[in-house]
Amino acid sequence: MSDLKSKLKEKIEAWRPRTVKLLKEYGDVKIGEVTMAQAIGGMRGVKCLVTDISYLDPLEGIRFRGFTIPEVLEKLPKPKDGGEVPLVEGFVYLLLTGDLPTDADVDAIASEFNDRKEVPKYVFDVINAMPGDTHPMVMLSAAIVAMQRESEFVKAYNAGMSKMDYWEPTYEDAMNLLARLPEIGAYIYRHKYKNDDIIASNPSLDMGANFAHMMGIDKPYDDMSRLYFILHSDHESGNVSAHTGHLVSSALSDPYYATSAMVNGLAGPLHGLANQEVLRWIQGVMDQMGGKIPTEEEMKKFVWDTLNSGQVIPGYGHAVLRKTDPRYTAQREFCLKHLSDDLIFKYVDVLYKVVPDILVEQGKAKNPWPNVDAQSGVIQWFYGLKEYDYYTVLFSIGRAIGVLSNIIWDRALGYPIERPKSLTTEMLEDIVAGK
Ligand code: HAX
Repeated sequence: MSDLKSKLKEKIEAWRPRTVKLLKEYGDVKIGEVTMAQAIGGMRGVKCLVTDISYLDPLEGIRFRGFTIPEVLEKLPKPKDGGEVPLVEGFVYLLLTGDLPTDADVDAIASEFNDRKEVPKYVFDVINAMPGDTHPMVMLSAAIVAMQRESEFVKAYNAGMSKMDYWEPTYEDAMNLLARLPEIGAYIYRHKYKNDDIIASNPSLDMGANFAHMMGIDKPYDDMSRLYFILHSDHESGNVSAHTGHLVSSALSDPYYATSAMVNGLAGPLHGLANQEVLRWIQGVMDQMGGKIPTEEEMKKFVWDTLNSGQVIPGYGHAVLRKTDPRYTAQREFCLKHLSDDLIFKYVDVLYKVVPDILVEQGKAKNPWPNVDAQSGVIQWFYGLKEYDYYTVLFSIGRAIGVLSNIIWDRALGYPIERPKSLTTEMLEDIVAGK
């Protein structure tokens, strides 16, 4: 170990108990508006973000523009070919305006996306230039930031636009990105996993159906794609991806920079990458069980082994929610309808029966219930998308809808650059000592 690194190690080891003590013994002490525990503990529950796009109630789950997930799935216009899940285009309209769209509104957005969806060739060149083992999230993030030279916001800003007009070129960038992300996402998949056998976009299809077509996956994957993009779109503003998008954009970095940054946040295993972790973990159980469906007792042992080895149970727990995530429930209903006999789904089912009680018994997780990631990968696997490194790309395409809707509104309402205040550990200790 280098001198610098060993010095640092020494410092860190000496420092850690101070932070732990402040958190454990003085967590409730107020520093300004918040408690010690909130300042050290990832700003849990601090009410300092504003959004009208979605609201997350800890017990009820997410509402998009005031509508619960079942309401969104029931009220929004559906495809005319018998598809059961609403059109993503209509959902974009709802998030942006707060109003339920008519069929004509949906058609207008679909045609706008069609006009905007051509991805510049150099973006594909960037993806092609990366080593084959590059993670697909890196490809996505790099492709998005490479497109930054297209930004209408930057052009208008450099031309001296008024602050009141910021939202307009932001809208242009956001709509261009939303139209192109499914094209880029499908390209990454076919390039990385299908020997570059790219399937051309079909302008007569809606976003979900066209994505399924470009991925090369048959019905009902079009419905699955629509469901996936809608469910993953937004979860109010404090989660890492949404907050990152908002934060980066608050510096007036354009939507390309902000969206690439939010994708990087989503790539963490405690956030969007959890969906690939869930599947990896379940397949570990399957290997141990030799493929047979475990009894609840056998599954309990595997869950405890995971916890005792210091790992989290992926797909369970949440920073805000305190009940089963309605996004999990919506996917479960899809599974019960389309893949109830699937072996991996049966594992998910047994997990749902045993994990919450175990997490309660362990006594650490504040929410023992499953979150959105607990079975999303299982559905993808069922439809032949077995490359689980790719799953968070799907999440990103959906999440971009919420993040970009927020960014348009942030610029419209003139939210300023973010700048919370920090204190030193010594200052916290002084507060505790009453100095
Ligand atoms: N398994 C085991 N332990 C868990 C746990 C789980 N699923 N969930 C929380 N805990 C532990 C935490 O690690 C923490 O332990 P320490 O005190 O030792 O640090 C303790 O319980 C308290 O945590 P918490 O307050 O309940 O939860 P946080 O707000 O700190 O974290 C997480 C929320 C989602 C990150 C957490 O529940 C977790 O790690 N879950 C597993 C990973 C996962 O499924 N992530 C996806 C979440 C949904 C999402 O954002 N998708 O993008």
